[in-house]
Amino acid sequence: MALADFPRHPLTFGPSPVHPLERLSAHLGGARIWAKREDCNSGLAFGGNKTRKLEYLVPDALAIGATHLVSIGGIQSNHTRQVAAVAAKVGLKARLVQECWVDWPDAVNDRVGNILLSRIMGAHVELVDSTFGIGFKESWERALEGVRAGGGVPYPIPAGASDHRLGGLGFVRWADEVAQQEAELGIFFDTIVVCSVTGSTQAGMIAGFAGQDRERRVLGIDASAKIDETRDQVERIARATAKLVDLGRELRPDEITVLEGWAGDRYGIPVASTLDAIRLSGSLEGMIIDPVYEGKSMAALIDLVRSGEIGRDSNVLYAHLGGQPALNAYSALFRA
Ligand code: 5PA
Repeated sequence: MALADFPRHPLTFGPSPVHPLERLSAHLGGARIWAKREDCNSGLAFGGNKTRKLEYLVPDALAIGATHLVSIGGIQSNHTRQVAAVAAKVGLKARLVQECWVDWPDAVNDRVGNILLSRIMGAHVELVDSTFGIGFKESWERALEGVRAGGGVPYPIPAGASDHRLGGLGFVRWADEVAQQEAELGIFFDTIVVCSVTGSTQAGMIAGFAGQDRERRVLGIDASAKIDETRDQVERIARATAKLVDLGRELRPDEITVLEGWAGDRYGIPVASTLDAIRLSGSLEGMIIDPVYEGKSMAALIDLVRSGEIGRDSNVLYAHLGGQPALNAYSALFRA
């Protein structure tokens, strides 16, 4: 099936904005850097990359007569917040398992930002004491059982909507959208920089770009500090998604690149380069990025441009995937 044959429930405003980061480019003295803004792609609770993915899961949920979207993430998960918003918008209930993925001492971590927004939107939010891991869990089984026990029909959405047959489609579409915007702008982005954790964002991009005429690099930046797992996820989902949309060939190993070096030691804990990247984007561009994901991929972009790994003549597209609400749980880092 071609991408266009999969049902899609529109949740975004339309193509997400693409714009140059002129002052950041001048500051780094290298490549021409642009951003594509998934953080303002939708009117649903600040949007983000999951909102795009969910456009392809919602028709499936409605088709099976689901009453609840059930999903899982850390306490400050952006993904679960977007599931809550989408459930509200399409008239379903959301049941969210929020695990302690990050040992972060902020006193209001479980009260502000994403989790606050999910509560406002009427989601059933359950805090669970278990550590970082993107696999399947007992707490998850219990949540699904809980919905069934109440006479409901759960629609299970795994962490980041990634380990799901349809999870890569949203970013296959993103790749098509980039090509269209390039034609309108008269530009070609030879390098894409994208943050990877559960993997279907980058995987979808890879599968999408693989079907286009011109080659480009999609540089995934690991933010989970578990590089082997991230690579496995991205590769597996990219290959499955490529099959799903009838790419007609296997992906080559050189099409699947996930780089490590900017995640620090632990998922969810920013390091010096993350904070520098957040301050630089904010002070030069008024562009806000978060300490868990985008701050880490921006730190990578900055280093790769400075080192010449991304060349001076390159047009590089930074995929801004959202995530700013979590900043509220990290205020202590910015007091000075
Ligand atoms: C997330 C993920 P993938 O999980 O698709 O690789 O995307 C990584 C990513 N940027 C990048 C932002 C702002 C993200 O929120 N977030 C998860 C969440 O629970 O919020 C799935 C981990």
